[in-house]
Amino acid sequence: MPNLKRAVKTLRKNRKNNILIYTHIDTDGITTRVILEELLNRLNIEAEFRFLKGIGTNSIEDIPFKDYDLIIFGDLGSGQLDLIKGKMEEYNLLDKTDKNIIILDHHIPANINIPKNIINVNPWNNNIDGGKEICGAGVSYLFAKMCNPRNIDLAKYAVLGAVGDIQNLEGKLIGLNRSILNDAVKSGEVVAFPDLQFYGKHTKPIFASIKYFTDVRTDLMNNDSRIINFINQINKKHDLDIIPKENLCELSFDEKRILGSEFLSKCNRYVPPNWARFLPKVIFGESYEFKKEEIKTPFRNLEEFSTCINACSRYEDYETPLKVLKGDRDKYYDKMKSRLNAHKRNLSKSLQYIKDNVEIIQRDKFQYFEVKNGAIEGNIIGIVAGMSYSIEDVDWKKPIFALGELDNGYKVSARCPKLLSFAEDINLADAISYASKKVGGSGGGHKFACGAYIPEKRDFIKYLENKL
Ligand SMILES: [Mn+2]
Repeated sequence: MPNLKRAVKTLRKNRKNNILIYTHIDTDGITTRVILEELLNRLNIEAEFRFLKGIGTNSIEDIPFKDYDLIIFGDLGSGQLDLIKGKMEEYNLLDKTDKNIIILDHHIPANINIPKNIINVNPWNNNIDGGKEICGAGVSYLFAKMCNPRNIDLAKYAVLGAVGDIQNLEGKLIGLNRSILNDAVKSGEVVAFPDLQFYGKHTKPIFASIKYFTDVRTDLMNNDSRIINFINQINKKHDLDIIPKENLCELSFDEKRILGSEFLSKCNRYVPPNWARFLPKVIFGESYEFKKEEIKTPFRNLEEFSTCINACSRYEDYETPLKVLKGDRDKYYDKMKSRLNAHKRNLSKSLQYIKDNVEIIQRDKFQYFEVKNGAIEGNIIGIVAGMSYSIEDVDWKKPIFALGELDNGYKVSARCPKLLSFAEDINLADAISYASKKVGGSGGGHKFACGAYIPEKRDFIKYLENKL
């Protein structure tokens, strides 16, 4: 990315000046923050750091453009280049060479002419898919590596950021993420290996991991005894000794391979014929682990680590994951564990609420449900929508929309099983951003997971119907 060099030069030029750094608040944003904090530390450059939920017409008012010589945005900013430029213009800062902005982001940039003192480092500038091939922490990592090639020990955070943004959607990391992963492996921080794509490899018994696999609905769903029977049959047939209560991480490569192919042939009987060729992509993939974390803890596997971060950041605690990532193994480690448990309890309570109190409304191309104001916290409603595929009444072959009632409208979260998104090439982000705009709201996100705020629902549903 050619802008990287310019960005590094600008940082060096400002090394004695007032620097402010904003980063986003999800896993990718927090890992971005760790990379930049560590980088500036190593360069002996002082800066002030802040977290930012997003840049909008309101929040941009609080950004002190006039008071700093250099402002860096990490994992956000590109999509709001128009707003940023507008503010710079208003303050008469456009093309002032002593007032600089660096954006290290992977979201699709707003389509504007960029003034000289804003440097937008973004993969989309080079036709690299920022949705799949590199995340905000990845861009920040390349920035750190450009400053000093010895910074490859920071690559591990970029890999975690990519996993947090689900850039390994198709089973493994690709493109620039792949070379960042290689750095992380080379530096001895991360291990990568072929694995099955069940969740909870270090923290759940195998039968539970299979139970919560919602990409394909088989007769194993929500049925412990059938799963245990399924595993015992495999043991008999292949002369193995897989213990259903063990964790997936305890199986040998061969045991995983056989379990995976048996599971695949079972799934084959449940999917429409034209979906079958996408099955391997949702069953087989790669695992990424922090080599220095203990096995069978929630901190070893990067997907599970990302859940730990969510368990804090979704409840506005950014300090705990930040400290843990930076190596605090005492107080904050315990705090993260207890937050994880609270998060899990909250999720299962919310899922139970959906089962007991909510009607799933079926439409031709999608389904939706409504949640009364305050019944489920808005910060987890998307996660709960994804988990709802373990409910009988939810059609696993259609996307789902959760409408959380607010005082002045709805927060909408949409989810779609991976297999469905591959097989039918569904783009929920397009649909939700179209339908929400039509009713005077706003939204966006990923193809398979996104959200919106809308003032009313009736027309929104109608527009969704048209677009899907
Ligand atoms: Mn991101």
